Amino acid sequence: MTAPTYRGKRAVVIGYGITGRAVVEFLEGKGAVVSVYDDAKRGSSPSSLGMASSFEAQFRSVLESADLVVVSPGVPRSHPVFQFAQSPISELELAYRHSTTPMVAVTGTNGKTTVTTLITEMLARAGLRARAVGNIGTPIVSMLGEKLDYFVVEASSFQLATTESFRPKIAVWTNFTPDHLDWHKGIDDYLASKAKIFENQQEGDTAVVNGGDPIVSGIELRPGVRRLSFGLGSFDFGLDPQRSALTKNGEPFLLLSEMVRTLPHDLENALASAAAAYSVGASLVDIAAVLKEFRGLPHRVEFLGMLDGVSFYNDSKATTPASVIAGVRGFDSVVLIAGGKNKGLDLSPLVTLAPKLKAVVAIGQSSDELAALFAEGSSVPVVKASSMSEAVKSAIQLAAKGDVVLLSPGCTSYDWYSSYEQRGDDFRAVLETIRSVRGVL
Ligand code: UMA
Ligand code: ADP
Repeated sequence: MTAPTYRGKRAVVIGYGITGRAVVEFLEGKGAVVSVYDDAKRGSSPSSLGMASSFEAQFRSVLESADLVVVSPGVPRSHPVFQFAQSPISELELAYRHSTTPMVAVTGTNGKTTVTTLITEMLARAGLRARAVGNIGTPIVSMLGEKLDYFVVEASSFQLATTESFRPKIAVWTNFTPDHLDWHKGIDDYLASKAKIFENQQEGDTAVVNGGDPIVSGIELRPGVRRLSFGLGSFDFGLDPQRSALTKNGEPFLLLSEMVRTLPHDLENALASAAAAYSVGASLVDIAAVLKEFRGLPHRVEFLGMLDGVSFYNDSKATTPASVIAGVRGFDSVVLIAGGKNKGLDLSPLVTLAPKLKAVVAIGQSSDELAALFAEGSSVPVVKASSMSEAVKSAIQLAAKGDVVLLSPGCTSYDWYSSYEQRGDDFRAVLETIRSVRGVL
């Protein structure tokens, strides 16, 4: 594909955050004349009903006459840009059009960052120059000048939604459950955006699919695309019947007893990553070496320590019911700290966790919703807390030796915090304070 040229062309960038800044720099470097629109910087949002009509007319005319419109991922489908611009594209599409480096792309409702990280480490172990980019935090356009063998791209549905030609050499789809319904037009729009990861693949490309996920495994691939399945059973990359080893085509290549992270979703992530890295050329020895050492990422079912025989885990990154379920299902008796700002999701699937839950400590904006759900659908006691400190203290009172206290909110952090990291850090800090007062090292 010949990369497009932009000298003297008019480009509009919507959103001036991490993505917008990188896109502006990239396009200006290519000689484009770039205008930027950011709702927060205007004072009044063009998406608000009260938008001045003169501004709307101007905004519309700029978009209609632009040669290129790039939308930041956070700009939702309901934004007027999607009404006025011909074919707005994401930074992912822009980067793809200009990249000469092959891409391994990872999408899915949960596990993207973990799988992206693991694949990157596996490729590095195999001696390949690989760089993790995309939703993980680094815009791809800012890395196009690097000499690399592979980009490992974490691709969110927001970024995939506005791709056109994006065609990853290897595409991984970890799983699919409802998410981001405050951004997408509905669940079908969310699914269609995710499915774009496979849409342009052709003969010679590989699709890595979760064989145990009915939606992902049901997606039809283009003729000639190689399909590799992964999952907790007899898949291309799976488990032996005793569930004691990771397998490739039924042959064990790593014992679970040699791994640090072995919760069910950890194994799924390990197998998805192994399938992708293997299809790029990493050996099973390199793959196994990375999996033996991998201790997991912060805020993702991260072990924080013990107090009075109770184990504490921080899963602040779990912002959907499905990710909470994945976290809890690896434990037997859990005091769950959950809640926050609901992003338009049905939280009722959390009630299915009742047999594993000793109690729920409900926090944040959704605490009433959670309390009502558990009161209606289970006999699990729910205690509400109005701060993280109160939540941790209640959880300690409710837990007994052998139990797990798990912060796994199933909601975003934006009611009390500015990020999931801040929420997880606060949980850790409260626990540390209590442990130090008690003299626990
Ligand atoms: N903005 C508008 N109008 C809108 C929405 C946003 O003008 O309607 C403006 C904001 O005022 C702000 C800017 O856009 O100035 C922010 O842009 P953004 O929300 O697209 O965020 P970026 O800073 O560009 O970061 C984005 C991703 N953010 C989102 O998808 C919301 C980052 O993922 C990503 O790491 C980064 O690009 C680099 O690729 C974050 C995320 O939460 C971590 N992702 C979601 C997730 O993982 O669940 C998908
Ligand atoms: P993402 O980047 O898709 O948000 P992460 O790797 O950051 O995924 O993990 C986020 C949360 O999702 C974790 O804290 C955990 O609760 C849950 N999770 C991780 N991997 C999986 C998986 N394979 N299936 C279900 N839930 C998962």
